[in-house]
Amino acid sequence: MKMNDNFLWGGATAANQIEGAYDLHRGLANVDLQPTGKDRFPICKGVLHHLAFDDQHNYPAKHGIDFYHHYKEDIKLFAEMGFKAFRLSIAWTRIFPTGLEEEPNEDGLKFYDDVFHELKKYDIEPVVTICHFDAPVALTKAFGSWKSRQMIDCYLKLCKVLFTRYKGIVKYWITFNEINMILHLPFTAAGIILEEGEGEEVLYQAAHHELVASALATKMAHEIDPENKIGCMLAAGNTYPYTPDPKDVWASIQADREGYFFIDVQSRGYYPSYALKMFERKGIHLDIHEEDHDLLKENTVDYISLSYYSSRLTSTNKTITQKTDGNVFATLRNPYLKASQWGWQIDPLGLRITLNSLYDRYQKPLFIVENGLGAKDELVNGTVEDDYRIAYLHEHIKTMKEAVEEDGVDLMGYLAWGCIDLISASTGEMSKRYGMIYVDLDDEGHGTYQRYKKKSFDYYKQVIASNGEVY
Ligand code: BGP
Repeated sequence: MKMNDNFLWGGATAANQIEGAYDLHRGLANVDLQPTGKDRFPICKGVLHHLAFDDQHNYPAKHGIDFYHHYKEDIKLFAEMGFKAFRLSIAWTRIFPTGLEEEPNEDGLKFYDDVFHELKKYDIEPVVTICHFDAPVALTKAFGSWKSRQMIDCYLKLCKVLFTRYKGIVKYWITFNEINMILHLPFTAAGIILEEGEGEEVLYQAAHHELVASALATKMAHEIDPENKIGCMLAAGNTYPYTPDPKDVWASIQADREGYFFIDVQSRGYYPSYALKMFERKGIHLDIHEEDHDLLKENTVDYISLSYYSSRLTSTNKTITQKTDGNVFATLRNPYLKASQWGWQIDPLGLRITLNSLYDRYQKPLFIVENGLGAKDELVNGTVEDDYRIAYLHEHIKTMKEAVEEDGVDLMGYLAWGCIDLISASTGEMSKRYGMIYVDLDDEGHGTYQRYKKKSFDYYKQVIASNGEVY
């Protein structure tokens, strides 16, 4: 068995990590306000309140990699690599600068018209994330962003504009990037500021609003164009038990349910019993409207997309404490795995395991919309000899193919994260590079923004040209 001829090979990005031009026809978003340095994590967690720029911080989203002005050149390079698909996200604040306007901002829409036009020129299918972590700051100020049910209408207003304007142009949509991230980095993922005493209840309530919004967006997308395919998106990676001790196995199941919870609702259409029991145990009371149940049930997603960077590891033995560094999902160090320069453990077989788990559970098409290695690169004589990245891609493409060819997982495509170097979501650094295309820019925002092909550019080109036969 070979990879399907329609397999969507390509790359993935997000608006706030590439576009820049933050002040051109655009309002302020949560994701603009995440500086580099020590305040970043407290801000991302919604604990340090930071709703305006100041002079003490450096805000990398202001410039991104200036895709706003380089998109033609970048898309040309993607086409040269043979991309079948390119994932990008819409900056909400380009379309509705405060989120409260009645009419969309024509200048913002025009930018995406141009980008889609450019992609079509090369037969590259756009895969559009409606919300990749961003939310207008004005909505955080007005009613606390996703804490409030009012956010659903603001989001649907955006969806209606997008589904109508891009009917027949965009077919693949993702409602929320890594929806489970709301529990870990609420300001980053949902513009949420936590007040004293606020915790899980507020976060699950906000998650409920996103889940309802996602179901309503799915309904709307199907009504506007039955050709539309709507996906949910999980920051995936199975959790392993540290030992065969059943207590560890049970802990690993519970850890995975934290993420599955979201996809269970979006794909099966109802709150799973383990979550209802957990809410009961913890005294979490959610405001769920009567009609929400039917909405969730009747509007499940068409496919399940995922990011995969690593597996996770858990133990109930308190003496095992060695954790990985630099990871949003801090996890125990797995002695069988190597790690990247940022401490993210590298587990290619974990991708096959994760794909199989998700497919067994949901029996819907899967779509890998993020995978890749963040590493330091050195530009020498106009290129980067990134054999380490090629090795990472090779290993992961291998296990992905095994999941498809040997296990029969229904997989729509593979999009390499940060196919062009971009700003890191977790650290804000530029030096954490994922791309097959190098961008001359450093962590302080200095550089020419010039693009260079790395060695992995030609590698990935041959993978795509052979539809995954040569990898
Ligand atoms: C995911 C996000 C991306 C991306 C990626 C890599 O969580 O959806 O936006 O950035 O992780 O993470 P990082 O940039 O922190 O290396």
